[in-house]
Amino acid sequence: MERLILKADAVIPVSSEPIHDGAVVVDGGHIVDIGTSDRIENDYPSLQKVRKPNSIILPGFINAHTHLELSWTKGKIRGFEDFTGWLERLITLKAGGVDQDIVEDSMRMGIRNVIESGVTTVGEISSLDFGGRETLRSSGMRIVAFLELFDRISPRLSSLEFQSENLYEERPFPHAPYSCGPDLLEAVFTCAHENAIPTGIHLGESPDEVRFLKNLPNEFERKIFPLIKKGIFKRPRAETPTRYITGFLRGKDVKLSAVHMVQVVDEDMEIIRSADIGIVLCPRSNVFLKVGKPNLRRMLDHERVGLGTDGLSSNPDLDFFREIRFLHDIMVEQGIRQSARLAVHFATLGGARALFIEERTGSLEVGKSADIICICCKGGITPDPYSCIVSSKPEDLQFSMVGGNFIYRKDSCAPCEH
Ligand code: MCF
Ligand code: FE
Repeated sequence: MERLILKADAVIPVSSEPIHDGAVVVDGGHIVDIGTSDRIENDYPSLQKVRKPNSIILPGFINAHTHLELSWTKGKIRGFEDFTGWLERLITLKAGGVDQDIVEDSMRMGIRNVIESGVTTVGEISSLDFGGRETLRSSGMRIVAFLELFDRISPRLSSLEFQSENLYEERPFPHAPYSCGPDLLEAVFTCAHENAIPTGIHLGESPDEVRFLKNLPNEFERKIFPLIKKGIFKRPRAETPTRYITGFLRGKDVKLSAVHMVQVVDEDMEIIRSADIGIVLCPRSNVFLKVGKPNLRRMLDHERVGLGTDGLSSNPDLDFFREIRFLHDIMVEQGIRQSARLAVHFATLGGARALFIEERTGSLEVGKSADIICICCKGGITPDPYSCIVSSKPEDLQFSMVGGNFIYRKDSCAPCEH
């Protein structure tokens, strides 16, 4: 574990204002001090220093929703008409089977791409019988592994164990309201409440999901259920996916990360805030799957909003810089001010809050884990370092650290003392 001073032209803690000519002290895997370079160098004269030219130091990005396990599907699903058309293709593709070696090799490639785009934490959705746990663990990243549950294949919850270590923790993840009936949702939320384990779900993604929950004719029941031999099941009727899911949360203290949330109306936001639900946006996946774009204006007063790429089954790549830029461009389209600062916030602290791990990571604060990245801004640090981050690319990443250990260093630029 490193014990050193990371210096940069700008240090962006995210939870507080940028520090020009700043420095962060890392010791024992944690951030132990942060301030101006002058003060830090004076207070810690004997520590090794690392500084890159034209650099920005900030918290590592949080890719709060991925399916690294599905990396082998890259480029294999095209020409579908709508969301359920895509799901139909994916189910058929998965049913065809795939070699475990191919799954793991493509997963390693996915992990590399994720790390090279500045990500230090992922919220990964994995199947229960998944063989790639060790591959995830040995990535060096912080992993929140959501174990995917379906009506069809879910064993009794009481037989499941959710591991929790320093950089790796597991949580239950009922796949979605159309694939998990009321009994499973009730059981998962009860288990989450009783054992104080956070959970997550794909929610409010497609217009068909809204029709399904309103008990209107929908493509899940017409097309998908026969394909997976699932019977139509009874459920409470709800106006919106948010209202549907909060019906199951009532009376329970459950930390829920809701992924997608494109189908949200104004009145839902009050419900989301009072249930303290985390939202994970996956805007490039949403456009790929033709379900629309999230309404970001509605979400500005909510603290727990993060960003994810989703998997390579619904996104052409896992480049988190591109995802941030896409989010930023939607903010501009929707007339949101300070869009660069907000996009960086969603990509870091917002994501940590959406996954309920903000005590540990997401910002540069004394006591938090040293999950830190350094980006080089070729044109120099502009008056607005946030814009610089939003326009960065993987080749601009200089190094990346998780819990005080380097997980990535750009070859051409080994740390140098000044
Ligand atoms: O987030 C996207 C879109 N919404 C729902 N499911 C998935 C997404 N990416 C992958 N999936 C997977 C899911 O993990 O689709 C499969 C599951 O294994 C569907 S099988 C009902
Ligand atoms: Fe997903």
